[in-house]
Amino acid sequence: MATIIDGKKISGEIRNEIKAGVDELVAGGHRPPGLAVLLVGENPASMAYVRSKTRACAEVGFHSRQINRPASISEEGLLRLVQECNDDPEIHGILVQLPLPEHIDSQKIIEAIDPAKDVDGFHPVNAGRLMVGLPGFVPCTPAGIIEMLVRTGTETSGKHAVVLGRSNIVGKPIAQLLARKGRGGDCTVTIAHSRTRNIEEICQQADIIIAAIGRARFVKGSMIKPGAVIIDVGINRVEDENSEKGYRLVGDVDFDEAEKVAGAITPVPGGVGPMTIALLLRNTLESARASSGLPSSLR
Ligand code: BQF
Repeated sequence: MATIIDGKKISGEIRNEIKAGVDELVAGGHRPPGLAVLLVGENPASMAYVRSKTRACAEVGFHSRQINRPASISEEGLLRLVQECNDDPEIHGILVQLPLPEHIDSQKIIEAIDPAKDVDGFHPVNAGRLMVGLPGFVPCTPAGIIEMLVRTGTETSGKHAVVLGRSNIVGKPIAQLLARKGRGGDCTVTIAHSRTRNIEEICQQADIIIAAIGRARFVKGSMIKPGAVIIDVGINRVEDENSEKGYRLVGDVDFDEAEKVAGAITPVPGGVGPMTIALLLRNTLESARASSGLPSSLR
């Protein structure tokens, strides 16, 4: 049976480190880290994510500002809000909750964020920095996955990592991080996706699988090499009469099958999700340190 990787516990440790970082910053006479969260419309999942992010900020002593606007806001209106946050010295991180309504060009909004405040790491400047190996903000979910691998002592060097999914938010950046030199990296990386042929066989060759394809229970036990490490990024709603809400959340991995074969596996919920939030806080703390002229506290 696989070891269950407890993302909630690891993220709690990171949050404690962040609290200490805030104390140090404030003791030095600096402003606490400030995060602005922009929410457009009333998508229930987005509302829940935004709530949990602002709550997490309060818990570690950050200043946070939630800016809610109706789905009818214009692109220019949203661009102005982003600009106000860029100009605000109390704000070190700007997060625009995705997805945005159809009539707004998300890429245009992302590119309006000052790259120095882009704590989601979605601005092309930060994506480019990751690509060429320069320091910059790394998207929170991929950064959280690497942190999870490092803190569980999972060897990555020389291992074959198969990334399922090629999004800008998870697939592409996690592939870059796993392939880069150094701790939590040095993997041989395969990116597989909806058009990949023989995806089962490719998964069977993986020492590490990162499942981020957005299909409920896609990764079956038969696709997993015995002892492999399985990181499940999926959050899918499936019907469940036994639950109060009528649904429950499952990952992109068939957990019940996978845990019989894998060496280690992340659960959903309580796996990658909490790590995403912890790394958002860490990116925001790093941004605040940089704006105070302090060096990065990352190894
Ligand atoms: C957990 C997200 C898809 C699309 C947009 C903890 C989160 C999720 C799960 C969370 C996510 C996913 C976020 C758990 C933020 C991660 O206990 O398993 C936290 O809040 N996330 C988001 O902001 O936008 C998304 C997934």
